[in-house]
Amino acid sequence: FPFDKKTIVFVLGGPGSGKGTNSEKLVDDFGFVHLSAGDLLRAEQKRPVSQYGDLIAYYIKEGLIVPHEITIGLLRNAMMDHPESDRFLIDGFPRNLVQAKAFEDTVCKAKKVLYFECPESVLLERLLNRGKTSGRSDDNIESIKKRFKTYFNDSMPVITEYAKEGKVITVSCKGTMDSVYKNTYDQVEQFFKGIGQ
Ligand code: UP5
Ligand code: MG
Repeated sequence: FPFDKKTIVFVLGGPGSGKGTNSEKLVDDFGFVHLSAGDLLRAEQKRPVSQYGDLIAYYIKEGLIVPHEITIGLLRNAMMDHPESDRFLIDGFPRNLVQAKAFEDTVCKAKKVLYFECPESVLLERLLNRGKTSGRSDDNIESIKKRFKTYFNDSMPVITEYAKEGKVITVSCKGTMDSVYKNTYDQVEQFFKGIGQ
């Protein structure tokens, strides 16, 4: 399975910045396969036979980053489930520089990073709102504060690093869902035109 022939786009941004919402729409418009690292971890956690269930539950509630061997294993398996696809959105990963290097060394390099830029106040409001119905163990104020801390300390440096490589496409997450997606769509379309696809 030659990963290096694939167009991999990392989708990054703070907790609640709209990574999942916009990725789903990009699937319909550009034929990406959307893999959310968080969704894969939550699914693994629920598998009765998983040896990692308790560990994943703890890390997620505490807003900590699950050891990357686990997450990369899940992502790699999920990618291999779609051998026909040339385009992958890897949502919510990598969350620190070590993960980024490990993925690039063992799977492949990302072509671009789609970054949803969003002030903390907006993130907080959206997450608390979603928490009323999401059932997610980390959509409560204690866990949200921990997720923000991890994001600023560990995940922001990943975006800074890819920006130095000229790979980052920044989209403001302010505005309606439609206007944010329109901006996202236009930038992704530009990218594919630029590489002749
Ligand atoms: N919403 C979206 N866009 C809106 C708009 N324009 N206007 C108004 N509302 C808008 O959106 C969040 C909410 O905002 C939704 O209710 C949406 O309707 C609304 P969503 O698209 O879900 O945002 P997203 O960025 O996907 O938020 P999410 O909570 O999924 O981000 P996180 O990064 O916190 O969560 P993730 O699932 O990626 O990770 C969870 C945990 O898993 C991590 O904290 C960590 O513990 C663990 N993890 C790892 O350890 N390693 C990994 O590699 C990945 C995760
Ligand atoms: Mg998400």
